[in-house]
Amino acid sequence: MKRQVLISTLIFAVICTAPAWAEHPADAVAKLINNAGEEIGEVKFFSGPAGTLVRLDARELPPGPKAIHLHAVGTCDDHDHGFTDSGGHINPDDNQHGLLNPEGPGAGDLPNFRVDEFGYAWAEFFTSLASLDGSVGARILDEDGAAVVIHENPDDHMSQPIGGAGARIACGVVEASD
Ligand SMILES: [Cu+2]
Repeated sequence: MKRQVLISTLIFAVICTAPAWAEHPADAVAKLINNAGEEIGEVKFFSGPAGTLVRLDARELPPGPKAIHLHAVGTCDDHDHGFTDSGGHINPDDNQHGLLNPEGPGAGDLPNFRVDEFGYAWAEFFTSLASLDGSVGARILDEDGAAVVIHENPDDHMSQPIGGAGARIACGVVEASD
C-alpha cells in the first residue's frame, strides 16, 4: 500500500515536471482559405522585441516549395479570382522585391517553406522588416489591414515583382487577437 502511494507520487512528480512545449498566445491570426474558399489552416503572428515571429500551419496544399508573403490589403474575398484584391506586398519604402535583392527587400518579403507529400506544412519565419503595430519595421495592421498569401511556386528572392512565385493559392486576412 505504502509502495503504491510512493509510485503514484513519483508518476505525478514526473508528469508535473516533464518539459512541455507551451503555446504562447498569438497577437494576431490569419485563417487561410484556398481558391475554392475552403479553410486550410492558419498563420499566427507573435510580436517580439526585435520583430515578428510568423507561424504557418496549413494542409491540403500542393506539395513542394512555396513562397509566402505579407500582402498590403486585408482582404481574401476574391478567392475565385486569385486573391488579387490583397494587393502587392507590404512595401512602404518602395523597395524592389526580394530578400537577396541589393535594391530590396520589401517589408512583406519572407523566406520560402515546403509542403510535404501529404499536403501539410508547418513552419516558422522571423522578420524584422514588419510588425503588427509598426514598432519594428513596416506596420502590418495599418488602415487597410494585411493578408498572408501563399503562392504556387517558391520565391527566387530576386526577380520583380514577386520573385517568380506565380499564382496565389491561399490567403488569410491578418486579424488582431482580442
Ligand atoms: Cu506574394
